[in-house]
Amino acid sequence: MLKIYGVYRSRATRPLWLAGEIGLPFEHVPVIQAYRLPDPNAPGAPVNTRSPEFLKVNPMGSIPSIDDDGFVLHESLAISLYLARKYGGDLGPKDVNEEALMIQWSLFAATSIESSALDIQSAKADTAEGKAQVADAARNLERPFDRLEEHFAKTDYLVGDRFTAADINVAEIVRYARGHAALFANRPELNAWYERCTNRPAYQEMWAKRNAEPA
Ligand SMILES: N[C@@H](CCC(=O)N[C@@H](CS)C(=O)NCC(=O)O)C(=O)O
Repeated sequence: MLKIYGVYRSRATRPLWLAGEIGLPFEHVPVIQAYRLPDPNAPGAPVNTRSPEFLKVNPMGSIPSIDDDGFVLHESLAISLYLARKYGGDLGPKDVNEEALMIQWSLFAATSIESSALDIQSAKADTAEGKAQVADAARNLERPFDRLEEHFAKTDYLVGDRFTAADINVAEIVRYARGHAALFANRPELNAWYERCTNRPAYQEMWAKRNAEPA
């Protein structure tokens, strides 16, 4: 059976949400980030990204990873695209062009959005330094978010005029910037797309499980 490694409070949300959309059975192995533990090597510490047993699965020591009947894969965005293509029906690509577009949007989000969006999420907004960090990150996001706004003015989803794994990958990266409301207030199409994606029952179910985990 498919195993998904990684707690819900991590980038594992991407394949976990996707598996929920498909109704794909899987075993969840809740590997936690080592940095969230006081002593990841302590006897009795939960399985974490520095545990020898997990390093055998992913020598990089990052989550998520999957093991699909012996096929081991890392990198959340690649995992979502793989699961969608193999098991996801319309969530995956219908042809090679759609596959390329799903990769394009996933890499666009990873390279042009994720780092600045994470800066927004992690900023201590009540400090001058935090405010400067948010302002800088928001400036960097103007261009990629304008690109998305333009796209969603023409079509409801990223690829093939239907909800796909590309929407999951990109929405879960865009989420990190949600704390900066102005970026969305000025971009109604982007905001409406984000809400379309996150109103889906499979997202809500994933999010409830994430909230049920200790912070
Ligand atoms: N590009 C990777 C990033 C994976 C990553 O950095 N994951 C974090 C959790 S969200 C992690 O495993 N950190 C482990 C650690 O710092 O110990 C992906 O998308 O899967």
